[in-house]
Amino acid sequence: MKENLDPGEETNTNEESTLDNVHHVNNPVLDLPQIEKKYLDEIKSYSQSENTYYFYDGVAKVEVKVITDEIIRVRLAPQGTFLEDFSYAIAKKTHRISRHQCIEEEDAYLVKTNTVTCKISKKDFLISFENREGKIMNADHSPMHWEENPDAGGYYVYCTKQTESKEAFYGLGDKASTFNLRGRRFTNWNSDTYAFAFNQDPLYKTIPFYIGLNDGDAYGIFFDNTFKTYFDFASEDPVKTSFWSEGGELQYYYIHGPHMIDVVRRYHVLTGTHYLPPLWAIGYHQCRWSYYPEANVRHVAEEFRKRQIPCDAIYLDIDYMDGYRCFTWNKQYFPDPKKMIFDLANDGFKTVVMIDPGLKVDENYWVFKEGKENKYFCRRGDDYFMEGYVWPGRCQFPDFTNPEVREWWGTLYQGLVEDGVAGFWNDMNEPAVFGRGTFPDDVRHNFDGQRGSHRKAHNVYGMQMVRATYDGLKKLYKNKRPFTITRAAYAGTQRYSSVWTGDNMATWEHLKIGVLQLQRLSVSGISFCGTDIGGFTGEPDGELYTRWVQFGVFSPFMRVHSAGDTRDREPWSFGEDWEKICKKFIELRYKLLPYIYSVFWEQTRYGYPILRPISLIEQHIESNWQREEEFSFGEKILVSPVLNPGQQSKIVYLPEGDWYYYFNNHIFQGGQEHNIETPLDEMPIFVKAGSVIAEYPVMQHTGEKKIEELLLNVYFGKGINKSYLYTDHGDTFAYEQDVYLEKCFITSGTDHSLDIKQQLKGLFTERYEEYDLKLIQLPFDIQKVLVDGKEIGYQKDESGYYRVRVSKDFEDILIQG
Ligand code: MIG
Repeated sequence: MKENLDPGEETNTNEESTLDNVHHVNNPVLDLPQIEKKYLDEIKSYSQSENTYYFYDGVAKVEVKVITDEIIRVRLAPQGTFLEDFSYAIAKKTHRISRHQCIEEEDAYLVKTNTVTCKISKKDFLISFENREGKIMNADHSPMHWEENPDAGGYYVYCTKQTESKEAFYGLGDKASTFNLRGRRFTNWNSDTYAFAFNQDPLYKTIPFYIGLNDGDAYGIFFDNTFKTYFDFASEDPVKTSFWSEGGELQYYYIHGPHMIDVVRRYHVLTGTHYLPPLWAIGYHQCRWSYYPEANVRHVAEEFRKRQIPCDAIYLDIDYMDGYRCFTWNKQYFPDPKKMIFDLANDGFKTVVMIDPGLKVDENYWVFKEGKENKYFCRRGDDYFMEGYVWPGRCQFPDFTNPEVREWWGTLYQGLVEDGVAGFWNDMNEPAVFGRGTFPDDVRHNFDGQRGSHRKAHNVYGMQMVRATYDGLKKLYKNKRPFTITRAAYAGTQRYSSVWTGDNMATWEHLKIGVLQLQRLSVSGISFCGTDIGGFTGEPDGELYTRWVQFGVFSPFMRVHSAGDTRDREPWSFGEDWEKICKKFIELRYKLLPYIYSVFWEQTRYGYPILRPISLIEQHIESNWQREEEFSFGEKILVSPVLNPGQQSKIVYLPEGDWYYYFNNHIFQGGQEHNIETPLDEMPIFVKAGSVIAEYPVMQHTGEKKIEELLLNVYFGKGINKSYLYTDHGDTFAYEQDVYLEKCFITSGTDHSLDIKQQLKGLFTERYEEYDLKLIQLPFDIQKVLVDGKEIGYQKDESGYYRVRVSKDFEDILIQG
């Protein structure tokens, strides 16, 4: 029997402090312990409390907590006392666990779940994680260690893992680096990085989560620490991967795979998924810094409709405000905002406006006055207000880590909501301060009652701002879904917002960086992401702009945006030829809306990433680990954006199986590379064989047309394939009460037949009655079509595709050759 130690009540018995040894030296300073790195020592004892196990080396304590069958959390308390168990990242604390136990062996303790064994070796306190077959997925290289920080208090905390010779690494949010992070070191400290460069670090977001691919098997590590954190992926030493922090607790989650997509899903189990956006938020958005005055905004909107280029939203950047005061209007530019927004809405445009965290120090400005009276603004260590210059001039900043401040902030949107504003854009929330970059370290924060300096709160400041925004809007809009977008983020921000990648540049290199960043964000839990299409700063030519719009169709968030000093950036700004191609591709986005919306549902409901890199689709093939340009949007559509000027063709790798080239439905065999022609009005887009992809008619905005009948493109595939189609009201929360429809189409194809079954889930009913099936590349001539046992007719359209009309309620269609 092991002695059971109560982790809370440990007394340090290593040194006897008696009057004798305290007073016998003349200069007690000589006796001070030196500051050095300390490592965990041999385990002396262990104890258990429900799903949590404690291991103790006489001074330090380690907690190993079973979160789910596949997720285990490790925490270190250098002096035996854990910090309060608090996290902004974690969505939900308790989950179902089927079974767990701790087995003591001669040299180690084994904390076991149904899928993972966490082994803690007694002698050196090394921790490792094994799968059921005993394969080591992830193991300490050295015991967890720390070093006292006498200036700020607490510890620098370190964890160093072994690195397998070919191990590949993914994740970490918005890093502008190679897709596989191996051989690189990164810092997480949210930073306003105008015109950032390839490999510049840190950037705007802190997502301290990575995925390791160890000999083809994936696992994840989520280091939930809000201080400045560092990750070194076999850069300093090829056999080591380390992560460390300048403060807080060494606390991480091991997330089991072995499939990368499941690691991502389980990371979402911890940190939550994206809210389901309103349908209009996944349409095409037009933005710039800035559209003003009103006549200008109206003109842009009119041009879209005149030229029949679909668009759902138009953005107002900082110039709509009165002297950059948040929640006010510049009445000279916008004399009657309500009327303007109303007219725009009638024409199918939603209006999205910017809100910054810096509030102008101005005794006549109601927001500042309220914040001041209620003591909502951040203060320095010595109690001065945190003041800094941003757009409005001298500013103070709300402490969004205070729940009361968040509540207040949420109510401030009321006026703009009443004016009809449909979405909000939170910028500069790293937080950014002109001149000095951000707040000084000594600024104090409430941290939801946990208290902390800016060292601890910096990386969550933006997240808490957009959280306050989202929660406030949810109340103000009642049953309508809000739309929010933020620049800064911490792990878990997906519960409150979409993101964009900040101030990129109008260069081909930045187009490529965007392709890397969006895939990376997607496997890091932030699927609803986009770049400034066209590049924020600098001037794209028509070709770059157009290629970027093409990538934009397959960016979860699709918005053109640019800096104030650039030339026009509307889809027609580069001449007719480019306009035509841009229009074609924006229309493609609208045709794909039912598919895109369904992919968002798969993220919201089931935690699947929206963009899926090849390394995630086929992690078992080593040559895929370095692939960067091909990715799928959802499961069925794979693209490879064109990233070079004048490019005539492109080598594209297709994962195993058959793929249809979107523009002519030619079949390509996967599991190999193909040289694909890339004329300017096409891009490599492939649909997986066996897919059923619903298509909407082209609309000028998402609410323009009622669907009379739904076109289903059936891409013939052999064997069994499933496709999902999700629908609901498009803008309410009724889906939370099951008022939605999730359809599953199961196709099974042979050389002589195609069978399609439909399964329905949910309570929503569409208005249309029929499907129009377009059967693509049937390998046989149809002899007979049976719908739920009854024979029906079919025809061939002018392009030679078989078409079959069926009731939307069919259960089974059998097409025989
Ligand atoms: O200091 O609001 O990244 O999208 O247009 C620049 C003006 C502030 C930075 C954002 C950009 C936005 C710009 N903002």
